[in-house]
Amino acid sequence: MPGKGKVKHAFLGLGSNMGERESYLDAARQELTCSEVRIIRVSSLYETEPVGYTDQGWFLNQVVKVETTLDPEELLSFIHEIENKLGRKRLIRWGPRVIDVDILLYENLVLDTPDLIIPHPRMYERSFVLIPLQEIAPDLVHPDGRTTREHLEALSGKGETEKIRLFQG
Ligand code: X6L
Ligand code: MG
Ligand code: MG
Repeated sequence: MPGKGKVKHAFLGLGSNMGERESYLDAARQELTCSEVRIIRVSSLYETEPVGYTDQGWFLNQVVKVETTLDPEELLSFIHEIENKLGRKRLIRWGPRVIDVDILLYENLVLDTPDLIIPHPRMYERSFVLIPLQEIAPDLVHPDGRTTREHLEALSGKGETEKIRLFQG
């Protein structure tokens, strides 16, 4: 398992910057795991400077690779259920949250609908995504034909990356 239907691969970005951040990431991974989703790679945890809205605490971010029989829309609905179950409240745009789970990549798919954009918009501008992704999938070829490593090199070249460090419990 996932046992029925064709198995697809996706990469998810996890983030938390409220309360027991590590526990929220643990809980999110636990909730993701079900008959239709299996986590097959996990990055280290990274402590990362907030971007977008900067007047908030540092995040813990992580990237996981999953096998799933859910299609992208089903996976997104499942993720929203998990975020709600873990107590996410949407107050300030880009503000603090107990848990955020984003679909970064799904197979080699490019999708742009009102509800879901894949690859995740702005992921190529965020070292809090590309550094953990590089840890577990440096040679992964993205829909634009570039590898994770090439994307990270391009971002580093711009010299505008947020602060990030490995998290040690
Ligand atoms: C200009 C305009 C520059 C918007 C940046 C960047 C907006 C990122 C939103 C932006 C802009 C975001 C996390 C975070 C958020 C996270 C860290 C977002 C959504 N999520 N910072 N900020 N980790 N370190 O997971 O990603 S809010
Ligand atoms: Mg999100
Ligand atoms: Mg996010």
